[in-house]
Amino acid sequence: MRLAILATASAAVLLSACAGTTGGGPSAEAKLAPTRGSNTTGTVTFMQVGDGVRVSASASGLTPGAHGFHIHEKGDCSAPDGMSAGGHFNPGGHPHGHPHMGPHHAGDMPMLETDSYGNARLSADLPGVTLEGATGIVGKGVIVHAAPDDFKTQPTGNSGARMACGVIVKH
Ligand SMILES: [Cu+2]
Repeated sequence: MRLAILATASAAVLLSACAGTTGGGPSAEAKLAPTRGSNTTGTVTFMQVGDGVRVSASASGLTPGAHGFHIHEKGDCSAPDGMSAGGHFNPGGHPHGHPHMGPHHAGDMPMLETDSYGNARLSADLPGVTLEGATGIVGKGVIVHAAPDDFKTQPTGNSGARMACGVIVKH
């Protein structure tokens, strides 16, 4: 509970810092739109911080619980089921895993965890990605999944169907 409160507070600080500062680091954003049959929407902001990227996300319309959350290799949300976004963004050819523990795809992110109403907020640092360049995420996709990410099953984390999709565009 204490961790959840801290995470929410830091997300709020980050969001207000992003909105209120014109001189901050380069940033990019993805608007999450629901796939067919889904009600999930949200906004995901990425800001270059040092060698990595800080992600701040808010989403709603989810089933209560944890949901796999990844950067996918294609910024293409045209398929009704979101499959047009391809697999996880993985320029280094690594196995799927948790972004803060051992080998992982560049596009692996911590899960979105909701409150009892299905609203989620996340703020996390993502090692190994940048906004642009060889490890750049601008132009890639963001996917919210129906199920939790087990951070083990290859190459998907067994996260299930795609509930929302967005394309990362530079601010
Ligand atoms: Cu995914």
